[in-house]
Amino acid sequence: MFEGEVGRNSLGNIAIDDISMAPGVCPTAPQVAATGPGDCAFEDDECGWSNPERVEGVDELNWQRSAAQDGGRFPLADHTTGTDLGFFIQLSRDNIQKAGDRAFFVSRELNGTVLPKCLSFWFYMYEPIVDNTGPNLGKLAVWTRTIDKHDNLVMTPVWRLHNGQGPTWSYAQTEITTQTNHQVIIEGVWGNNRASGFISVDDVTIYEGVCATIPAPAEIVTGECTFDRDSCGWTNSSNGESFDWRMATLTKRPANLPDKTYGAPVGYAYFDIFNTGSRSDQVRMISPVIKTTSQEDNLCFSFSYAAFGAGESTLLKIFRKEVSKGSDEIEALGDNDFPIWELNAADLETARPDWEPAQVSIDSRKDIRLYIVGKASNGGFAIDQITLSKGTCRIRPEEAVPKKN
Ligand SMILES: [Ca+2]
Ligand SMILES: [Ca+2]
Ligand SMILES: [Ca+2]
Repeated sequence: MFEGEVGRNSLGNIAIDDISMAPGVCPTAPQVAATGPGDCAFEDDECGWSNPERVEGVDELNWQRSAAQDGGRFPLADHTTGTDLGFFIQLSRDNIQKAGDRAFFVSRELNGTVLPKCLSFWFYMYEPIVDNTGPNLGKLAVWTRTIDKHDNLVMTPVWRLHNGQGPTWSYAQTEITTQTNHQVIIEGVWGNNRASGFISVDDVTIYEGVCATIPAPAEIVTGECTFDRDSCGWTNSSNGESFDWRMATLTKRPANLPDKTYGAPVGYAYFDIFNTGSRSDQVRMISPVIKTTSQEDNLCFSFSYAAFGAGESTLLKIFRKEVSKGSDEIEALGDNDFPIWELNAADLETARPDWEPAQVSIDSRKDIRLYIVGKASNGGFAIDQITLSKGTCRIRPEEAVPKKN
């Protein structure tokens, strides 16, 4: 139903024409007609979405509202209008400092609701040049940001996609239901191919309704982690007071090892234990609860590792432990827990550490946690790129098959 109302002076005219309905969602247009915050076609402005500035300390770059005709080579047209005159936002290519630099784009505060909400948008992730080290455009991700009852900011990932997806606008959606007031954050991260790549977003829409994640690879998988700035729910739980798993920093990282994900200076977890003499200290990193799914009996747990230091007595082990129903407690490993994967750095080249692939099948018929346990007296291991995919896989490297006791 359209409703027209005559104003105080009756000299104007109101007319409508060309009504059409098409499947799918679209942001309210023109922007001034929108009734709720969040929707944006970027044709007039950013609709209240904003860039944190560098001094706020959360990001290094900005999202820029641009038109295809502004000079960037791609995309050739904006999504809303299909012309080079329309506007979208793109991950800044100015002042690029290093791989792993990111930009947040933050919505106005949105009201919490018990009704499910769906966020949809169109994205353009194009990586024209891929060299023999493989795709490395970067990442596009969506987070919700809330404040918990202790006044802490809580960031929850809801959607993420890595690397080039072809020179076209693609459709994305994800559920963003939170019962408290929240902001939505669109995050762009440049990878190593930042100089030649393009990451853009257009036609953001938020509406009531249930929706599955599109495209499917953008779904968040509990336990997966690229260790960009946080450890994705993996927690350090080392007994030793002096040693633990930590995130690499510019001033403290092993052997100047770059990150596996983007070739960035930081962005992985590691432990190092040096000069403890004959004492061999242990560190543990424990996953969030990985819930069983009815469809799959097994998951393939894969990651990258790098070993460094003097190899003797430097060990990395993976344990799988079932979680008691309804318990949030992290249980300690006992004498009856045996590793499903173990590697001794004595067998590896550790003088010049480099990333190596690793994987192992995991029985996922119960809710479980994974424990990554390190041990060393004069060395350590770094970890990055944890993924969990459906099905079984052969153990890698072959030397990691646990020795039977
Ligand atoms: Ca920024
Ligand atoms: Ca647009
Ligand atoms: Ca990483």
